[in-house]
Amino acid sequence: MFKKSLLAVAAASMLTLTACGGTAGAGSAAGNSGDDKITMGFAQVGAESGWRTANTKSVQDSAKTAGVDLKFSDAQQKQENQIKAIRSYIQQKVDVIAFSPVVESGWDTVLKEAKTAKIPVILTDRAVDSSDKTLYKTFLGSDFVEEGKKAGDWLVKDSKAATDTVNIVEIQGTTGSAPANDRKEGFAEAIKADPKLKIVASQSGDFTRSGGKQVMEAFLKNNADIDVVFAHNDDEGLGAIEAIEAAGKVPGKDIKIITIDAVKDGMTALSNGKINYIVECSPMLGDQLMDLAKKVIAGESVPERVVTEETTFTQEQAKQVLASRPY
Ligand code: GYE
Repeated sequence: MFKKSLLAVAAASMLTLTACGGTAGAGSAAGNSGDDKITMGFAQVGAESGWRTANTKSVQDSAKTAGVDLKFSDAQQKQENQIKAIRSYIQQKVDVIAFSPVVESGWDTVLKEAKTAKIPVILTDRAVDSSDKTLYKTFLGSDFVEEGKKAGDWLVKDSKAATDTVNIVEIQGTTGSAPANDRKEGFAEAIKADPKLKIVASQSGDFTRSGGKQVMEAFLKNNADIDVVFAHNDDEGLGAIEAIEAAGKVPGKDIKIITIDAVKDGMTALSNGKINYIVECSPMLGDQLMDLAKKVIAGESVPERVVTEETTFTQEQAKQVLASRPY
C-alpha cells in the first residue's frame, strides 16, 4: 500500500518536473541522481539519548522502505555542525532537506540559502523561532508544552494529600532547544495550580545520562530536602537515579521522578518503581517524514504543522506495555 502510494508520488514529482522544469521548489528528483530516487539530506542533532537513537533508526528505516536516498549527518549537538551539514546538502543539490534543529534560534541565514537554492526544508522533531514561516514547508513533531503540562498535571494530582511544601528540582534539556524551553514552560504552567509545589533548582543536563547525573549530584549537595525530580527526558532521569542511589536514597520513594520520552530504559525504570511517571514523546517520525517529503517535492500542499500523538504512563501501565514497546 505504502510503496504503491510512494511510487505514485514519485511519478507525480516527475510529472511536475516535466511540466514546470523543476522550478518553484518542485525539486529535481530525476535530475540529480540520474534515476527517479528522491535524495534527502538529514541533519540530525546527535546521539545524545535513547530517544535520539530510536529517532535516527526510524528515519533510516523509513527512508529505505520509501526508496529515498538518505544522506545522514550527526551534528554532535552543535549548531555550527548542523549548519555545515545543511550547506553541504545545498551544494549537493539534494531534493529535500530535513533537520531537527538543536536550538531554536539562529537559523534564518542558512534557511534563506536553502530557499534561494529552491530546496524545500522540513523541520522534524524540534522547532525554530524564525518569524518567516516561508523558510520551511512544515514542522513535524511533538507538542512539547503539552508534554510539560502533562508532567505537571500528574504532580498536582499526586501531591493533593501533601501538607508541606513539595520541593522540586528540574533537570532541563539542552539550553535553548525547543523541547527544553517548552517543557519548562508547560510544567511551570501546570504546577501553578498548587502553591505548595515549588521549583527550588533548575539546570541543564543537556539531555544526556551523564549530564543528568552530574546535575543531580550538585542538587543533592546543595538542597537538603528534595521531594521530586522533573527531568526533561528519560536519560537525564536515569542519570539522576544513579546520583540518588549513590547518595543513599531510594529513587521513586524518597525522591519521586517524572520524565519525558518513554524509551525502553526509562520504561524499565518506571516498571521497577524507580521512576514514578513518564510522559511519552514519540521518536517514530520516519514514515511521516518520508510521506511529507514526497508530497512537498511533488508540489502538493502539506499542513504547516503535524503534531505527533502521544500518551502517558504510570508504573502499572508501564508494566503492562513494556514487553511490546518497539524502542
Ligand atoms: O525528548 C530527548 C532528545 O527533541 C524530542 O531530544 C527531542 C528530545 C528528546 O535528546 O531525549
